[in-house]
Amino acid sequence: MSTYFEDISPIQFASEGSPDGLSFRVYDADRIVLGKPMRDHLRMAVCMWHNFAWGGHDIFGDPAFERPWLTGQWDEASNAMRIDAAFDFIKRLGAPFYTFHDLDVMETPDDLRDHASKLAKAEDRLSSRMEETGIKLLWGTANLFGHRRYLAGAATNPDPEIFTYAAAQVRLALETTHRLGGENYVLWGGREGYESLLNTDMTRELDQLGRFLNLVAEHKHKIGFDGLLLIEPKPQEPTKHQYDYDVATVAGFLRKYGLENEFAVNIETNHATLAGHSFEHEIASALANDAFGSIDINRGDPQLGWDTDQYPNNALDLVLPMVLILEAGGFTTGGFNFDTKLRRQSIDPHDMFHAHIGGMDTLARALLLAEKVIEDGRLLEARDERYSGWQTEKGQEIMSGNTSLQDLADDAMERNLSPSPASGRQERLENLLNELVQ
Ligand code: XUL
Ligand code: CO
Repeated sequence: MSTYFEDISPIQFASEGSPDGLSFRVYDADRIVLGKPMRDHLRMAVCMWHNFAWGGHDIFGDPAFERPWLTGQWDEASNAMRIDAAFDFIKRLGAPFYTFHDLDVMETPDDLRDHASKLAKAEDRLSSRMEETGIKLLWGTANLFGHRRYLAGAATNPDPEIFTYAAAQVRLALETTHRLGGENYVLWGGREGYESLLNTDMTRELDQLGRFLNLVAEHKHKIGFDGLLLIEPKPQEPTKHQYDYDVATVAGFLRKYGLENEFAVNIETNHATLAGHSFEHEIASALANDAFGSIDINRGDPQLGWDTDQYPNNALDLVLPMVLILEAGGFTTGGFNFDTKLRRQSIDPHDMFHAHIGGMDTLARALLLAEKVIEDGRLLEARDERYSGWQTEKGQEIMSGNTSLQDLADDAMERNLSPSPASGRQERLENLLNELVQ
């Protein structure tokens, strides 16, 4: 096992806190909230890429973090060190899950066959560490955006050979995820989009993406993977126009290609806001399309127009999202994945703990506030009350599909209908929410 984090004791719950800040003040894994432990509501995961495979470089600067497993080649020794350090970290933190891309956990491959054998070696190590620590896999994915072969996309590439290479990579990553007991498999269309219509045939590219995802779904059934396949929407970055813009766009795309029963979505807070939506809008949109799957809980920065991947630190922003998730019955195979990265100056091993402790406490606080909102009931009753007309016989008849436009028009004429509008009472409800989250 790794010694990198050895001066950090396992993080405990201590409501009064601890002088070094290395304890949870709110997240108490076994505490029962609305009938089940916090751990099972939140299903939190640590990601391998930002924490263990990213050295803290940005477009202007070199790696900043000096992790021993990142200083040289990505060879057998450094890869083993990376995996061991990650499991040591997650175990000390006390998160139940992790997530990875194939290339986060393996040595740099020379070619496709080498990719297969190095991934298999990585799988053995992941599997042993999972068994020793009890940490489970929330989801796996393939990195189809980093290598220069994917400059013009993977499934949407103009070259079918690159499509084929991507198919091989996804097959390997999906089967690895399956063997490791992963609960979901994610496809984020990193470079499935375009820069200019001068060189892009959008209709063809969307057909290619539809075909690719059908192949993935077929293979999922063939190997008996019973987790969810998840698409992660994002509006732009790295490409100017990403095809999986937001949840509604993905839902329409899935229907066009007959995939609406095969895929759900992995919603990322930061991607929602980049698309000009609130986070809760994207959750509501997924629920409305029967496509809610999992969440990447990293936030953006309102002053910066890109994906800053910050740890959540404001529970109030997360109360309404949490209420929507709880009302819908909570996660099934999904969870809250910290697809989050440290700020570049946070170079101490402790910083990664502080970051996750803050994020986990923020989610726990949001969960407790959502419990209050649900138990109080007034907010949800007020919302339902707005629609009470639809519970009447007349309302139900309209929705049953047994009335025509003419029936409705005749009825309206006969009664010379003159309905009055009702107040939406938004400010009253905002005050009520504020009162509840005091
Ligand atoms: C990129 C992003 C990815 C996906 C997995 O913005 O969110 O890390 O979550 O490929
Ligand atoms: Co993400």
